[in-house]
Order: sequence, then C-alpha cells, then structure tokens
Amino acid sequence: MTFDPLLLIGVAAFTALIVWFVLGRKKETPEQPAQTQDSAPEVTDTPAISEVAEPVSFFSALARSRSQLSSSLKSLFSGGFDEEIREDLEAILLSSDVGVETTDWVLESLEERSKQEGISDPEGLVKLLKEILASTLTASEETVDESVNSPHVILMIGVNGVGKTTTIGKLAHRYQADQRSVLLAAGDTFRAAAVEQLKTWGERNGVPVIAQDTGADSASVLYDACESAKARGTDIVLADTAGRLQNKANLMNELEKIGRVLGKLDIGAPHEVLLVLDAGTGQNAISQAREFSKAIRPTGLVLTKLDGTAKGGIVFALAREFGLPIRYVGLGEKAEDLRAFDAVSFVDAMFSEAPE
Ligand SMILES: Nc1nc2c(ncn2[C@@H]2O[C@H](COP(=O)(O)OP(=O)(O)OP(=O)(O)O)[C@@H](O)[C@H]2O)c(=O)[nH]1
Ligand SMILES: [Mg+2]
Repeated sequence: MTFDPLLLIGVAAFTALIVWFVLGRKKETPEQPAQTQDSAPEVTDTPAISEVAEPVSFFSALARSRSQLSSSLKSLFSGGFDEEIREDLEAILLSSDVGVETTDWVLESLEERSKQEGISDPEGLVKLLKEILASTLTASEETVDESVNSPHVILMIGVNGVGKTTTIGKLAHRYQADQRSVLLAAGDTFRAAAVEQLKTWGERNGVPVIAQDTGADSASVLYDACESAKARGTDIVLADTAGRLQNKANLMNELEKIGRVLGKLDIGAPHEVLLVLDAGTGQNAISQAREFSKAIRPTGLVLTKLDGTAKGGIVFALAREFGLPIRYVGLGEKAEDLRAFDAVSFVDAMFSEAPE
C-alpha cells in the first residue's frame, strides 16, 4: 500500500509521540520480549514533494517511526487489554490531542468490541483500535461538485492567524491547475495588510482580486465580488474574511451578515463555508469550531499547520464532535502545500506496518 508522503508529514508528530511513549514504557518492563527491528522500511513512493528538500528526510524519519509504532503497539497489547493498558492508551490518546470525550469513546469501544468479538491478541487489538479511530472519520471525506453553481462561492472563516488567506492562495493555485477560473474577494476589510496579502496571492496566481478600502463593509465587498464573478463567468470565488474585529461579537455579527447578504445574490451562496483551524492549537480548535458555528454554519473544515508541532489527534476529536468533512489539510506555507484530506491514508499512515 502506498501513502501520500505529504499527508504523512502531518501525522509525524502523532506517531513520534506514540512511539516515544510506548518505547519509554517498554524500557520499564524488561520482561517484555525484545522487539526486533531488522531493517528500515522500504519507501517505494516517489515523494511528490521533490520541490521541498526538507520534508523528504522528515518522511524517512516518519517511516522509521511508523515501523516501530506497529510493533510497539503490539507490544503494548501483548498482555491483552487490561486496566493498566487502558490507562497507558488513554495517556497516549490524550497527549496526542484526541480529546477527553473522544478518548473515552475510543477506549469504551475498544473494551466493548474486544470482549464481544473475543479479540485479545496484539495484532487483533491494533487492528480494532485502527478501525475504531477510522470510524470517527466517516464524514471526513466528501467531494463537492463546484460546477453546479456559477460562480461557486467559498467563504473562509476562522480566528486570526490560522491560515485563511494562505489557504485561499493555495486553493486558487489548486483550482487553476484544475482549469477553473478563480476570483479572490478581499472580505477582510479590517486590516490594510490583509488586502495587500490577498493581492500578493492574486498576483502570484495571476487571478483577479476584488477589494475596497480598509473599513469598507465586508458583506458588500463580497457581494460586489460575486456579482463581478457572475458577469465574468468566473467558476470559483474565494472569499476572505477577517479573523479579528474590535471584539468577538462584531466578528460574529459580520459573518452572519455576510451569509445573509450573499444569500440575496444566490440563495445557496456561500456554497461552501470552510472553517480554518490551526491544528497546532489542539483542543482550542474545538471551542473555535463551536463559536463560529453559532454565527454561520460551516460546511467543512481546513486543518492547517499539520507540518508543524501538531499532534494529529485533533482530527478525530473534530470529526467526531462536528461530523463535518475535513476538506483540506495544510502542510506548509507554499501554494502547493495543501492536500485533500484522505481518512484512510491518514489512519493507515499512523498504523501501517513496515514491509517485512
Ligand atoms: N507551516 C505552516 N504555516 C502556515 C500554514 N498555513 C498558513 N501558515 C502560516 O500562518 C501564518 C498566518 O496565515 P494567514 O493566512 O495570514 O492567516 P489568516 O487566518 O488569514 O490570519 P488573519 O488574516 O490575521 O485573520 C502565515 O505566516 C502563513 O504562512 C500551514 O499549513 N503550515
Ligand atoms: Mg487573513
């Protein structure tokens, strides 16, 4: 089985943490049979990241961690699934940002199903754990048909600094590569620098940017941009919004208004509302998602900065609590560093066994 190497970067911290934890535990239990790690796994994928030198070595490191993870988890489960193992696994999941509620649910499911299905062997328990985690991500893959509406309007929302504007730049790059025409709408009218940043992405991708002066009404800028896109026959409008206004209430009111005003132009608009969350903020991402959902209903999530110190487990907590598709993951600052989320690859990457 092959995996998208860039997606693997996103789970590197998660796997490394689990490996570190489990190996640490092994040292304390010398009666455990020694695990043999004869050879490093063969990485047959040609990384699609040849333009980035550093992540390749990162990937190699991850491949090593990955091979250890599988055998280490088996070693953790070598005595079955008792109270002590449950506590260890709980600590692993919590420190990986899976969150209290989801961790409890995973542990209960594992306990219940292992009993029901009579599973007590290490391989079987690892497989079951993987299955349970993957089941939280069922809603996380979803394809959207952008050709139904013209223009297809995508609104980016999220707190300041999470990566909304950068994701717009990356999406513009992605849609253009897919032969779609794109227009950027500068709905963050709060900061002058925000408009400049969007214009830079527009220039970089060679796409038009509709903007007004700082302080202009965000909803009307976005309305104008959508009208303009309609007149030009543009396929996709990527609409930026502010991450911070004078206060939170203002921001939420502004987002509500944007939803109302765009709906006047086209009843279904915005066709996608992507809530952008910084994976590195851990459990805080959950409260942000709750807060924004009150103002405007997100249709999907974008999880950025999975290339950083993020622990990856937040993916499970978010998917389980909100049942929203994780549309994209951000794996860097450049235009190419965006990937569609692939649940199976994500979970497999965490648990896959190195080839013998
Ligand atoms: N490493 C990494 N950095 C990212 C990623 N996405 C965004 N960034 C960086 O995060 C910083 C903030 O990104 P912006 O796109 O300006 O965030 P924003 O949500 O638009 O912020 P505001 O406009 O203040 O609301 C920038 O330095 C980006 O380069 C990612 O996936 N990985
Ligand atoms: Mg921005």
